[in-house]
Amino acid sequence: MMNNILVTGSRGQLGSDLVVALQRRYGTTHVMESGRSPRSEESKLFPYKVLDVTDGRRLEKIVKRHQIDTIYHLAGLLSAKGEREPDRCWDININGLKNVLEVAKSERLKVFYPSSIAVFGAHTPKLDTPQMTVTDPSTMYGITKVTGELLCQYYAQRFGVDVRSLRLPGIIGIISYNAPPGGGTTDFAVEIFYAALQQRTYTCFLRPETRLPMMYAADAVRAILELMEADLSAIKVRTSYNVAAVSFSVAELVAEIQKHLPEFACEYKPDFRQAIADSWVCTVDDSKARADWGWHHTYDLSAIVSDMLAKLESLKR
Ligand code: AKB
Repeated sequence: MMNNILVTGSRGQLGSDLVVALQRRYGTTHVMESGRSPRSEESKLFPYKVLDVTDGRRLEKIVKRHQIDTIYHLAGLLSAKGEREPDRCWDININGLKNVLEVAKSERLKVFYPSSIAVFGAHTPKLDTPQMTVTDPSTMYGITKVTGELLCQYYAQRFGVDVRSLRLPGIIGIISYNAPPGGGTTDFAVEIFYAALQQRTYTCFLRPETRLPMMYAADAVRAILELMEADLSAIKVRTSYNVAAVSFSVAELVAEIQKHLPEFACEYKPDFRQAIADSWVCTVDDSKARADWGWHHTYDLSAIVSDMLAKLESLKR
């Protein structure tokens, strides 16, 4: 079968890396990017559609006209932006997903949906957070992700939609030339690399001891591809799979960067994002993903830092 893929929100941080991986796997003409902004000059060579995911009619039209069979639904507002614009966060994250699931139901599409560690909250165990646990988020973003997970499970069980999902941790990767500012709470772990190389100093909006689950973008993209390619019978969780890689505090990340750049210094000025980070967990138990479809991570903290710095240095040349 020919894969014709639509990626929503393809210009976000994860989207840029995922699109490249999908293009390599399925061919550039089979991967259609989409987003709310008009196509950029650089991307004129690749299939692209302007699409606001809250417009279900346009989504359906694109799917039918281009014989799309799989959607990677990345469009959404992240945690920090979602706290500033909670109504818009609900609208895009929930109504957008509902539109995707509706068209998946009528056109028999396969769907990837990114959930997040933001589903966890004050009563969730902070260490080795189990697959099945309390999900009582304090952010609008987290609320949309819990609701989204349940919607996915509902469409899978009630209508047989093959929708698969991961609870992604913070993602560390290169910000592509056209990726918009993230609006996430874990953005510090990307910004810090750019600041370290350019100014040798960074002001972090979280306290040094803040510890969160994180993953290198290369691992995250591979997790998504492997989940989507796994045999249908292997997929036992229809809400969203816990997936883990590394967990470190901001201070540990700073220390790792200082091994390469000893003169780098970090200051701390916590803002409203501290409360968001504090409401999340530190480490996640992903044994279910490992058992069901063979998930494993490859990058630890030192490999992430070495690779990020090397890639950013090579981009400067
Ligand atoms: C965010 O910080 O909002 C996201 C997430 C953890 O889902 N990166």
